[in-house]
Amino acid sequence: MCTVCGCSEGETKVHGHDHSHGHADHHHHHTHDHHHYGHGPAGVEVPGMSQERLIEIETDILSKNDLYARANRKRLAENGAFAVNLVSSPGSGKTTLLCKTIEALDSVSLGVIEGDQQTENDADRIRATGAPAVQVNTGKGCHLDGHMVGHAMEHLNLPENALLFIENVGNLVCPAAFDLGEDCKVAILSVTEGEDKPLKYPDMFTAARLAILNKTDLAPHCDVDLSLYEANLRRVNPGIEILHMSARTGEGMAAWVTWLRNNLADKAVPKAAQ
Ligand SMILES: Nc1nc2c(ncn2[C@@H]2O[C@H](COP(=O)(O)OP(=O)(O)O)[C@@H](O)[C@H]2O)c(=O)[nH]1
Ligand SMILES: [Mg+2]
Repeated sequence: MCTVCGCSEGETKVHGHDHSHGHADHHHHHTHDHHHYGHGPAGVEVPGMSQERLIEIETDILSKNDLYARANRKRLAENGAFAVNLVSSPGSGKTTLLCKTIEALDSVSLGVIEGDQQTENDADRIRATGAPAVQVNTGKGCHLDGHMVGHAMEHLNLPENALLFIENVGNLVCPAAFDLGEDCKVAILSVTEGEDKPLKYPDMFTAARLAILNKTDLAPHCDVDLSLYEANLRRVNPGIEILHMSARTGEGMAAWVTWLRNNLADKAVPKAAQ
């Protein structure tokens, strides 16, 4: 997880494997030249750090994050909000899909928290639809955390019984580990990314309740097997819900909007008396 890239310590490290000779003996070998650094109890290796120390750091970071996430979740429940944490690799279509979703939802109250390392581009794209958006820039950070989202929620000041969309930093790894207080993670996977991505990044697809298979309009132009995408998603998460969508053609939009409306209805609280 994130202790590898040091993102929580204000330092970025490249997860570079040393493929030079001599290391292979220390690591589990499958076939040919395959080095796996994730077999220890911490699930990662960092030069100069013991597995115990790595677990200690991770536990410390995540337990602090969980306090913020818990406070966010409590506040969202009190306000009858349904919060979705959108996670994916960069460019899968999160912002495009969100803009189209906001149009399709018309009268529903909603707000958006946008996470990116730099720029306010995505918040600007959301605001152009008329919806309120708060941009969070993480700098070298590779994920949103509970503290950032709590702070952004204060600025967003959502009305009661609203949808909250949180667009996480484009990254299939670290955002999987961080609870933001959301009701669920929704993973967006576009058909151009390759059918094996759920198997390569299982943590993300295990953490997600729903997977959106986006850009289906491009499927005829790529050598892509949509049923293999689905099979691989279910291999890592047998209970995952799957929606085929195209932000471009509108395929799947009605089903997605129904899914959002039903979830919001389940969380809505009686409107406060005036
Ligand atoms: N063909 C096609 N392109 C899409 C679709 N959704 C998004 N895109 C394009 O994919 C690119 C990245 O989209 P963006 O929303 O910025 O992705 P994000 O990084 O996940 O927020 C843009 O050029 C979009 O126009 C889709 O359903 N079909
Ligand atoms: Mg975006």
